[in-house]
Amino acid sequence: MFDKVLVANRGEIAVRVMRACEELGVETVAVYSEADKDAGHVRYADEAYNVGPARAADSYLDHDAVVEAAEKAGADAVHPGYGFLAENAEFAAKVEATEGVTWVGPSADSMEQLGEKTHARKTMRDADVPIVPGTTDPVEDPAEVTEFGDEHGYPIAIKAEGGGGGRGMKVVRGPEEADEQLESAEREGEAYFDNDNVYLERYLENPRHIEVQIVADKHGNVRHLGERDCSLQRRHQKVIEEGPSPALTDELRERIAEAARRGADAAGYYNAGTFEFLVEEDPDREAGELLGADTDFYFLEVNTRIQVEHTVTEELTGIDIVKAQLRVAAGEELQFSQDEVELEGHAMEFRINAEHAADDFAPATGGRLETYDPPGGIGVRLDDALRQGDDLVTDYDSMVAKLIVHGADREECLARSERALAEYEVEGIPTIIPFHRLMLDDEAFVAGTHTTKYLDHHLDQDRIAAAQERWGTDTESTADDEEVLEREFTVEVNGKRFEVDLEERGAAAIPTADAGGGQKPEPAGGDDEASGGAAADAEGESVTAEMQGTILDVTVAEGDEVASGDVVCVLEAMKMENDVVASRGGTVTQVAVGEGDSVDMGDVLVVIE
Ligand code: MV4
Repeated sequence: MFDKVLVANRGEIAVRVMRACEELGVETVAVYSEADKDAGHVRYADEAYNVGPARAADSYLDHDAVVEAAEKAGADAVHPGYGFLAENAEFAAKVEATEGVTWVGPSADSMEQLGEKTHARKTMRDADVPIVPGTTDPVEDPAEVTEFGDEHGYPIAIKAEGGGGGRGMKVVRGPEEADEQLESAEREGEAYFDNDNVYLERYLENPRHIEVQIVADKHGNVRHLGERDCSLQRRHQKVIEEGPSPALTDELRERIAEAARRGADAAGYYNAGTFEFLVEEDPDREAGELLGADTDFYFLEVNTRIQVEHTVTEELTGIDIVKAQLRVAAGEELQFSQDEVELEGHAMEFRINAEHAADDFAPATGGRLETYDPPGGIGVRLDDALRQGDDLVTDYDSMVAKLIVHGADREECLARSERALAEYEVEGIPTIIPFHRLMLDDEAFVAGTHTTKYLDHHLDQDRIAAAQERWGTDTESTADDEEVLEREFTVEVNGKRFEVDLEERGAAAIPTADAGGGQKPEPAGGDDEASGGAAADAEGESVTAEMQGTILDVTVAEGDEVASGDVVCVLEAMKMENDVVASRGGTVTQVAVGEGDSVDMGDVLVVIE
């Protein structure tokens, strides 16, 4: 085994890899950018090296800086995690060429060959792994596209040879689109992958995304660790992964997993790896029905790295995949047979992204973890690199943690996930926890009938907004903008405990019974700038009714100058008279109500400019 491993990554995956090293008695080296000086992976490592500025291209992606750090530290291996340099064959070759340093990954050759999709398709076809009907050589002429369409029908996918993960794919719906989409796919291939070769596949309209975890050693042993279902995706970004797939019969599961094993074997692959497949969904499938052994499935691509969602498989199999990676890289033989791999129960991974789900999943632009209190208990695993008080680093991807839940079966896993997500307390940054809670309440997801199209095409966006409203917490650090006085009380009523949180914003004090006579503060409804017991407040420039009631008196007229705190009208509600006051000074430009009018909560009473 190695003595010292440099982890060429950041965040939760860097900590995940270091945890495996720790258990193996291996020393750990972190690299970090200027933006990550105080990051969790730096805290965790035995030693750490600055590899450059915040911009990833100048630090985490700088081949020479990373290799130099490994040499300086005297590390004898480099683990790339996922993302950044993990699938960069050139970097792998550079590490392999460095005296005394081992690359924790497949050979650079095999990364290159599997990274070239036409090559991978040929290898898989020759190994009897079903590939999507299409070409295994590049196409250049739009006529080749229309000829393929004539023979196999539309739609057709045009994919970049160097592509993957959703980039460089174009869909042709009819012959008239062949020209334009071919050109566009070639352009994208050139721009993203420096390779304008493209190939064709029949486009599957509504596939499930199933991937098989593989581990293989340098002695020709290949094992599969079962599959994960990653069908819940948004714009090619996975959000929840689970295993086993809720859609497959055991027969189909076994066929797909065996195909992956055959493919890895044929490619002479070693390291952990993932074989991605598309599985043709049956649009009429009902909840409770499963896809049978004769269902079509097709190889898509190989991910030659550890993946974000490897944790799902670890929970199911009890196998530490990162440790297996390290052992294989050190030349050891896998110590378990295929028969010894057993899947137990059901597992799900929830990506905890710092994003505003209701605002098109816009990544957070800053914030501090005012509160960070993750869940625990039976079946709950958290992979993160965070601590309460940390500032959010926004220079890289928005995933800040992963919650992985394991249960005896899918039903228990779902219930446990609900419990865990409800326990998860994060304040100061937005997260998509409310979105996950929505999914656990979603008919299609709970039934397991969702496909890769579900989030982008079928989910009503209003439901996300409602979930955010219901389960979202403070997303902005309030400390800087506004004075907020928070007080927590515990009260006991008839021997039962109640927790009461009080928040006061601005200068206003808790109203006491005053001139208006006997008003009580309204229950906190968000923007409660309640001053002096006013029953309504100014929202922007409108003074609105804060409860349903009747106007007893209007004390201002258009053109009047008012000062903050002046009474503008009197509202009778709940058998009480409430002075409605202006919360800012100005000129009354509109009086929307008159004496005797009945108003609803939220109605505009007076506008002040
Ligand atoms: C496809 C496909 C349908 N038919 N290929 C998208 C990412 C890239 N890895 C391959 N992708 C797809 N390839 C054919 N022939 C649909 C997708 C696809 C998809 C695949 C997996 C997970 C999510 C997806 C979302 C949209 C499209």
